[in-house]
Amino acid sequence: MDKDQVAEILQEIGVLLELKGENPFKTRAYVNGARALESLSEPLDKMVAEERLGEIKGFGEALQQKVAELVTTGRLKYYEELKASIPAGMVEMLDIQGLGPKKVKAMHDKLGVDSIEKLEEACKAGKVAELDGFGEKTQTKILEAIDFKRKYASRHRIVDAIYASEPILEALRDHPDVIRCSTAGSLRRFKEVIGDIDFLASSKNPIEIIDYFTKLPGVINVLAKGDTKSSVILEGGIQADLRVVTDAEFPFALAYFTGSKEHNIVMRQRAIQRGLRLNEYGLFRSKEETRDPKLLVPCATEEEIFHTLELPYIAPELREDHGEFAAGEKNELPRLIEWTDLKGSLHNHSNWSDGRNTLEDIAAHMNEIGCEYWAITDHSRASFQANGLDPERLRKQIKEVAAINQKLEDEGEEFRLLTGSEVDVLKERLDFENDMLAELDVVVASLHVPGSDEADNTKRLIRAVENPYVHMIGHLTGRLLLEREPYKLNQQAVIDACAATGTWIELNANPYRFDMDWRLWQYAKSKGVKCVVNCDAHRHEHAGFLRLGAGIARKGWLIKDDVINTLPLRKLREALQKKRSEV
Ligand code: DGT
Ligand code: CA
Ligand code: CA
Ligand code: ZN
Repeated sequence: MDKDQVAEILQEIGVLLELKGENPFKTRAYVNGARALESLSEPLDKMVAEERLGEIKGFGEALQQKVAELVTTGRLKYYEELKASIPAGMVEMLDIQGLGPKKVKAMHDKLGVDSIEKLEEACKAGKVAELDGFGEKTQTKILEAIDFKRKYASRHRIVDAIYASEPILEALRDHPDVIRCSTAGSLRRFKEVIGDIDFLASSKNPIEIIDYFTKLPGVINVLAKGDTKSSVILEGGIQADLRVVTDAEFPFALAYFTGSKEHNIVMRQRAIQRGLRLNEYGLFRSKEETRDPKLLVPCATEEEIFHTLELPYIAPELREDHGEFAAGEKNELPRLIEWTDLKGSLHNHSNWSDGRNTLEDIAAHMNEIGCEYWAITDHSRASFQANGLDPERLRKQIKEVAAINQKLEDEGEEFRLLTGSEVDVLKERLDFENDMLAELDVVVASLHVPGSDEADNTKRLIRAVENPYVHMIGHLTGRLLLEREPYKLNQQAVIDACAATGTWIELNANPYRFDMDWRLWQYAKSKGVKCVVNCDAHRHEHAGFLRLGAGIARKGWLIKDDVINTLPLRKLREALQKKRSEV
């Protein structure tokens, strides 16, 4: 542990002691100790080894012993015990603007507040204003600060980050002094949830670009502004970083800031094995850390960096150290699916259940935007809150779809609606009998009311998988990103059952779901299980989810052939017949 890390821990100990109400002399000893370390000119580990910590101003026995323990073992028992003795919520409260240890302690002692949630309650009940030294104004400020923290410090679904980033990226592209620019980080890697947005630009005029960036319309707050980098808050509360580099550095910086960290570590290792050094500034002929331009191995693009390290280009979505290096060495990286490969969606709703649009409007719209087909899979009767269909209404809908398709045919259109159902997986059975399911083009089986028992949920889904009329399982775990945890399920067991029965698994492209998770598709694929990228559309605009779903499919290493709804209509119809023809 280096001196900055040690100083940080001493500082934190001081704060924790203050939260506990320890005597101020003890508290101050740690804070002063941290400061003394920061201005130390000698290497700390050398001083520890020579037992000379006592020479540092204000370092008594206790402090010397603790610093020595930290430097030599990287841990400190006293610190860990102290931390464990204080409610985590109290420490978290310190993050709220305007709250120091004294105020947090006072509210804890007098109001029993030990978390941000309780603090909010107490403020709303007007109890904080009544405390000595607080008052109405402070109380209001605390509430505002809580809102701020929630809004700004949280994580974001990728769709929100994409929307926030696009106008900024366009504005950067438009600037005459920007040579190249890109997003980087988790957004470029297409993670389902991201922390902050990273932008990268190359220019000869970084100060000007930074200034321009901080004044763009989507920017609501500037957190930091330097000569070559800046952090801001965008509308919607998402933090965004911009770094500006020279154009020669651009590909290296792009690779570095795209990450992931895990991927970068392996890349750096590969460089070292070849007598090179890779960092955010370049790839250098050197055995030590450097950024000396004379040693640079010039690379005009990321692709050239990969080639120099004897790898084919690795798509950003695959840069998670999830096998991309082994596959790359064997030249077996997948040729990833493109969203334009998708010909339609096989799980969607209409105004017959909880969707917005009529069958006719859906057909017209999806035809218009270039789909070849669109399945209507409204809810089944058990989903009564979603106005699920009973067999009688479903049979009526089948007739209406047939009429719409007839009309399309008469007009010489190739687009078709497909009939279907998102049939509920109930406790002992499916919501429809097989004779009903047999009348449908597409059957999606979904578990909407799971139990709390993993084995039971798994059994229910496997029973659905084993039904010869079920084509695919919808939104496998029921998760809603940043809102609802997945229900308990042995996903691997369900995947195995799908493999054994020729059942497909949906990749639900709704950005709250992206379910099944991208991390499991490599396994599913290895078992021969096919994917269906579905919009689960409830209105026209949701057709746009296809693009997002394709991004997650890419992240799951999927190629066109792995995804059923890349098939043209005739081939799709054959595929839909396959499982039921084997009964
Ligand atoms: P996020 O923002 O939490 O969703 O995830 P990222 O991956 O965008 O992470 P971020 O914004 O902290 O940093 C962007 C990239 O910069 C990251 O993917 C890899 C690179 N990077 C940042 N810090 C380090 C580091 O300490 N070591 C290495 N090797 N790479 C780093
Ligand atoms: Ca980031
Ligand atoms: Ca960042
Ligand atoms: Zn559903």
